[in-house]
Amino acid sequence: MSDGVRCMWMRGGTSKGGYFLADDLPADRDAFLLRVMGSPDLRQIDGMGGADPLTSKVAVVTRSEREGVDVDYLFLQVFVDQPIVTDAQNCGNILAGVGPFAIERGLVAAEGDETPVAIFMENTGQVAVARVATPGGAVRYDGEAQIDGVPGSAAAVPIAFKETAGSSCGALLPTGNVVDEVEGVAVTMIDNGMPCVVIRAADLGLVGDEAPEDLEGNVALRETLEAIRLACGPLMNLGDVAETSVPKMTMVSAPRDGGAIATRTFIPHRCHKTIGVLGAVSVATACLIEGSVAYDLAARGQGAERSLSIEHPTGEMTVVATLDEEGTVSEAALLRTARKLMDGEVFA
Ligand code: NQM
Repeated sequence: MSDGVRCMWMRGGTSKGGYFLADDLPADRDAFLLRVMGSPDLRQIDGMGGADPLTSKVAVVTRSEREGVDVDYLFLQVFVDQPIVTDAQNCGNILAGVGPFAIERGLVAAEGDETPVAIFMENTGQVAVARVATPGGAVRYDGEAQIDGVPGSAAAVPIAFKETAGSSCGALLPTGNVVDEVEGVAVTMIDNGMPCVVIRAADLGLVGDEAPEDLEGNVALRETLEAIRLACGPLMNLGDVAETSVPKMTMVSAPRDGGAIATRTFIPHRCHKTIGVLGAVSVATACLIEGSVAYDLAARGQGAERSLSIEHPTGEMTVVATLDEEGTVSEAALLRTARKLMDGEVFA
């Protein structure tokens, strides 16, 4: 048996995964992480992964050398069914656990009842600030905040993002167009923290409120989405995306429950039970861009600060978007929660 490697298992938002200090990881990192998760195997029976992309995630954290930044965070997606570990995307849900983890590991000192942690997101090169409850100088996980997709309540971890436009694609609208036609379907390709292809559900013959299992069971839909995705990759400056987990594919329709827009998102081969954090920021941004495929469907509100409730299969996620004078989203904030599940050693 190999030696154990120090690791904390945490729920971050609606995802779950292993949190490591970079120095604790072995040199053959990717092979190690595949063994840890039990990939490739649809059941991940021989590892810690939960047989779902949302529970097969890793955060690698280090003390930051950057001015005004506390820690650097590298997100890694460990594929469930293929021997792939990719850093080609960021993850705002796993991000929610990074602040608590950094404090627990002594990289950041707790300050009063709430400790702000400035996190450089290595995958995309921006800084997020997460606020962690630290009454009495220790991380507090229990609390009253509720997020859809997670039962019960926990301590709030509010997260603020700035300058996420073009995080992976180089521009908010990587093709320079608000709408393009790809494989005969009108799409808005957008990246405000997460590369997303936004498509009207109706244009794919859907209502937009279908259950994720039904959408995953629709083979023709999955083939169509994948054909569009593979064609969009190069157009979004992402190159060949056959083996990456971006762009995400979000189908939108008019809101049902008083929100801004209804969504169903493939990430990209499984249908998300909720929606990713930065995915939600990107879709909320599409709702605010005149002429996008989401614009006419969306309830956008008014003013320089907009609360856009992004409806998803198990509820909603509210994105608070700050608009500059040109009406461009310059900041976004969201509420997440996180919970420490295990602290110890993991074996590969
Ligand atoms: O978009 C799933 C998640 C995510 C990513 C995915 C995320 C984000 O829910 O910031 O959080 O889209 O792969 O963890």
